[in-house]
Amino acid sequence: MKPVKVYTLVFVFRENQVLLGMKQRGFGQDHYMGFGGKLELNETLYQCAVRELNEECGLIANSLTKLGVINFDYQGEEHIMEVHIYVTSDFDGVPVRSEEMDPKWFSVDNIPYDQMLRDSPYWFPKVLKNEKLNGFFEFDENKKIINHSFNDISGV
Ligand code: 6U4
Ligand code: NA
Ligand code: NA
Repeated sequence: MKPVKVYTLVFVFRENQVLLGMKQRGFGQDHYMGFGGKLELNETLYQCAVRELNEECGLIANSLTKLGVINFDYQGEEHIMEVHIYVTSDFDGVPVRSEEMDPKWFSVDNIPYDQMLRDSPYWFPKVLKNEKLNGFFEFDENKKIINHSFNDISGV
């Protein structure tokens, strides 16, 4: 088994909209994604989620709700990405562009799946429905999905 690297991923909601960011660099560049990044030493997952949201779009989360975890295993990468997913509609500030993200509000009825990572259509609808999730995706060397699964954690 590959070692795991831990990440957070935050989705911000207001009315019937969700905030996504066009990634400017690194993993996921040129795709719309949630806000997040690598867990640092001496911080909790929750602190990481708050920090990354603030660094990447300027918003201050007053509270976050955890929806679950997805593991992403990309062929050729030395780590499995363990991504902890949070949502919030309790925040201060207005989204601003950063070096890493260009934020934009989307109607929940008009999600730009064609500009998101390929796994998004499988799990982001669950986030939009505020459903708990616990999933796994495996990708080939061309970043095509070759396996995916969700654990049934309803009632947990
Ligand atoms: P730097 O550039 O070092 O500041 P950092 O912000 O720490 O980076 P980054 O942006 O590389 O980390 O983290 C990757 C982000 O992508 C995390 O928020 C998790 C998220 N992510 C990882 N795999 C994903 C996938 N398959 N689909 C998806 N988001 C994914 O939608
Ligand atoms: Na990031
Ligand atoms: Na970051």
